[in-house]
Amino acid sequence: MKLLSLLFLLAPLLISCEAAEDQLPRDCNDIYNTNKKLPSGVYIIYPSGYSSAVQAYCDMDSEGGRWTVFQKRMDGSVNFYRPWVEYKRGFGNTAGEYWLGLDNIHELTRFQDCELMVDMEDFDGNKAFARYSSFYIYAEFEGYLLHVSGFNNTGGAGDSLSYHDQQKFTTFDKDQDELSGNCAKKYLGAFWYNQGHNANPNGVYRWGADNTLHYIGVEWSAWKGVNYSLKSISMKIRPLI
Ligand SMILES: [Ca+2]
Repeated sequence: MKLLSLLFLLAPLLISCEAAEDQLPRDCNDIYNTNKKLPSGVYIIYPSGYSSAVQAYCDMDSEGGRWTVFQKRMDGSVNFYRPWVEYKRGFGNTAGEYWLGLDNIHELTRFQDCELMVDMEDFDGNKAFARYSSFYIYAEFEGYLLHVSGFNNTGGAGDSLSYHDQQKFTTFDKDQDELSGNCAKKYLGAFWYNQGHNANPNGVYRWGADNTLHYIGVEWSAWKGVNYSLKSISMKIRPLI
């Protein structure tokens, strides 16, 4: 009886916590829906409830906004050659270069259908983007396997990601790629490598074209080839509506 009484007393509290948790913004789309005039910038999101608070950059401008940015390079200030645990949890500076974390990306894409946009810019001021109508990744025990499909070339960047569809994530200390060696070590990044790559957004920031060493820069081959390291690139997701 005592236990029942206690539960009875706690019930309103438990219910109100549940209701409040429903109101926490899961992603930048939720933040946008609280106020459609909010600017692009850093916000706190909750990919999986109360204890999951994390900073993310919200792009409220590109192609209708609502985007949660999970990867961003822009000035070479952050080292992206990092081990598994860092890619799992996330790293960097949310206002600048950062990686949101594979667990967070999985949480953001597991319960809702998301699209992906990849924005990029070269050192001559040219811009392009690629869009995909379907993007999600599996959990860690499934290697964070990538699903990406539905390429749309209105942004002119070309398709450098379909080659990476159905690949697991590889870092220099965890090899899950299709090559006999380790692609993260070979291309100095971390990605859903296949037998190689068409895109290496987490590669070495190299300030433009450089043919001295191959395939290691911040690259999107369909736009600028495999030896042009981009000035900026960002990968962002939003739920389909
Ligand atoms: Ca391998």
